[in-house]
Amino acid sequence: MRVTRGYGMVVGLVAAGFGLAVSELLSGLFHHRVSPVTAVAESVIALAPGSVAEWVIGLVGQHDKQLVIGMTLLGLVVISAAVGALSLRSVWAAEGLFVLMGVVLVLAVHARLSTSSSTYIPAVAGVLAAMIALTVLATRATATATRQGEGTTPQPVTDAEPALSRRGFVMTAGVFAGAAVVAGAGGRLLGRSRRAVEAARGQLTLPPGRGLHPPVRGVKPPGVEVGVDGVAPWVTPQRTFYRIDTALAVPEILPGDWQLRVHGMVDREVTLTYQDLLDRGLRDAWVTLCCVSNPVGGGLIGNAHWSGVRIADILAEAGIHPDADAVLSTSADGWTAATPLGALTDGRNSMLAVAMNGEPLTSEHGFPVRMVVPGLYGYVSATKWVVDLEVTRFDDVSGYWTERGWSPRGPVKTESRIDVPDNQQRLAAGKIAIAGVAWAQHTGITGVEVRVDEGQWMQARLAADPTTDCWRQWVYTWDATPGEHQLQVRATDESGYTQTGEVADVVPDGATGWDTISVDVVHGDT
Ligand SMILES: Nc1nc2c(c(=O)[nH]1)N[C@H]1C(S)=C(S)[C@@H](COP(=O)(O)O)O[C@H]1N2
Ligand SMILES: [Mo]
Repeated sequence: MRVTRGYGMVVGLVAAGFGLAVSELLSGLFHHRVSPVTAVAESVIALAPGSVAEWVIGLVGQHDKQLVIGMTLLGLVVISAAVGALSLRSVWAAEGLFVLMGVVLVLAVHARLSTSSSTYIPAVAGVLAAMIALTVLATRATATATRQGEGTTPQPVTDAEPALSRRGFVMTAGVFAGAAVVAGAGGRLLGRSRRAVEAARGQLTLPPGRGLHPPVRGVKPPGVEVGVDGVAPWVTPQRTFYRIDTALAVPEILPGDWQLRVHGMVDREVTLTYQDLLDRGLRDAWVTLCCVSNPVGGGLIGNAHWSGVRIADILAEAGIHPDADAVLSTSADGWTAATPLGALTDGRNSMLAVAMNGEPLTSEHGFPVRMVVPGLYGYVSATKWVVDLEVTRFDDVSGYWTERGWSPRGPVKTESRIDVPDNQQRLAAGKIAIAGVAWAQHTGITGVEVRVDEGQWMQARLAADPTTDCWRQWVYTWDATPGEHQLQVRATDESGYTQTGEVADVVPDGATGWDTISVDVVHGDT
């Protein structure tokens, strides 16, 4: 029995190590901020009670993160050795435990990484790799142990076979272990530029802002929320802020290496460093950013507190030629947007932003510097990892998405969304809050109306609106009667325009139509 358990532990350790290495490789390849195992460690730290965390930091100082990562790995070793031992009795049970570990990894990644198309790939692929390795190795080990007469159904033993199959097992395990070392090392190598950027980001201290609104950076103004559970929070945290870009791996730029070149139809070229931006003093603004690809009722919208330098000031230093009407911005990875010059110079808070919600931008949202322009969709204005501004004419240039059929100028359309109740929700008859958000950036929302079953439009109550550049929460209290009901919303903006009910697709310049849901109201409790 001892030999069997020994084999089993090797099976578990090699399989887990192989899976771990595959996940590290993919995290490195996608330039993720952390790998799944590190995400687990970070989750442990985040979930640990403050007193425990303080005690640990008291013991090991600033090495607390390394300590927790070490403990996580140790836990992984112990668990996978046990899973391996189990695999020789029941591969299915062992695989089941690996799946469970995979669930933990995915949850940790979900909690710690911002979502993109590749967020879960390292965790999922790592677990699949570990499961495949486990099956292959467990089969070999069982065969070996069986031939040695230790299995449940002993086979006739010949002299040659045990040594042969043992060698086969050792070689297979060796191949997986070797692949793990190569993949793991590769992952660390690929991830090193991201680690350097994260370290640099962690060391930045931003100067205090001017014209803060409200005075404390990142603290939301009073009265902006209607206080209904389920409505998108007025301030969108970085991690859950939607992300749209063409970058498979986020560009990694150290602040010290960043430069912005301003050229084209200007009197004099200007080149700025990151420090030049900070030295100018940062201006702060709340701006709601949204994507032209957001369908009616969709989530490709978020509101944040941005700190940066006004683009108008930089352009004024360069001196704009009077016949220019566009600025072509280019990112470090070659993506471009052509922005109407007017939106950058008409006094609105169009910025080269260095911070989001009071912290240096995350790499996913454009570190070290991105553009933010209130009132325009992201594809014509919100260039992340921006490194070049060319003052030019719409006649001469077009941006990445405009070349692909989207409209050149991209002003945001006035829209509204129902956040609660959920579509198809079952509700108890009586008073029910219908609530959500509405936006008309840089114009401002003046009214939101709700109607039930295509009846009269009824005015919703609006939350406070510290600036026209942000979305605005609304709530309508409905006295729900039993039955199936259809709920719709429409917004009116400061220009007097009321959102059209005509349905249009997102291409080429943004969706239109009223967000519409249906609910099932029943007597008594749901
Ligand atoms: N470099 C770069 N910047 C970009 C994009 C991109 O693909 N590459 N996408 C744009 C689009 S379409 C949108 S909607 C916003 C989204 O910004 P976010 O990912 O920070 O939410 O970024 C804009 N900036
Ligand atoms: Mo977008």
